[in-house]
Amino acid sequence: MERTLILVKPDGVQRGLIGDVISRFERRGLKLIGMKFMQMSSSRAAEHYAEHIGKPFYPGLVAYIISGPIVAMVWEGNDAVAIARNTIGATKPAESAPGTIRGDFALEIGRNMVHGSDSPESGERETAIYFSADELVSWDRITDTWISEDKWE
Ligand code: DAT
Ligand code: MG
Repeated sequence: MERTLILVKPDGVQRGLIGDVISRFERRGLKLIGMKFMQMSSSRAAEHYAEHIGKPFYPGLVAYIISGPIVAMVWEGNDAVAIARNTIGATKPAESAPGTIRGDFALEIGRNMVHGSDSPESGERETAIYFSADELVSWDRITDTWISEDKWE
């Protein structure tokens, strides 16, 4: 089953929008399998954003992501990565469609509220940055058969 690592970034926590973010993924049908409230260290930020090291926006990105607490979550489902990216919206809020998280809550790229993995491989890599295997919960949800055809026996 595909997994995606989602962060409610410090602006989302400070603005009291954790519940709105969680609610959107829940209502979409993805299944929560791990969650932590934490503050990111600069070394974890460097691991998470390794692909952006050296870019002009990198120092500001790290300063922002370590500036206050975040919520880290792992959500599971068929096509979880693409589904979550669609729910989050485009990286630049000026291009994010209304109805997406960034399209409804964000104005600027440097305060875009939420992170979501960009590929199934990133989903696995990023999950391992925040969670050990025993912190992820495999569980049967009472609504599974109404959300995924896979669950019909
Ligand atoms: P995404 O978060 O949509 O996966 P990304 O991986 O390209 O986007 O970049 C990670 C974060 O870095 C992004 O959410 C905001 C910031 N960022 C990206 N490009 C930027 C830019 N040109 N100027 C400022 N911040 C940028
Ligand atoms: Mg990215």
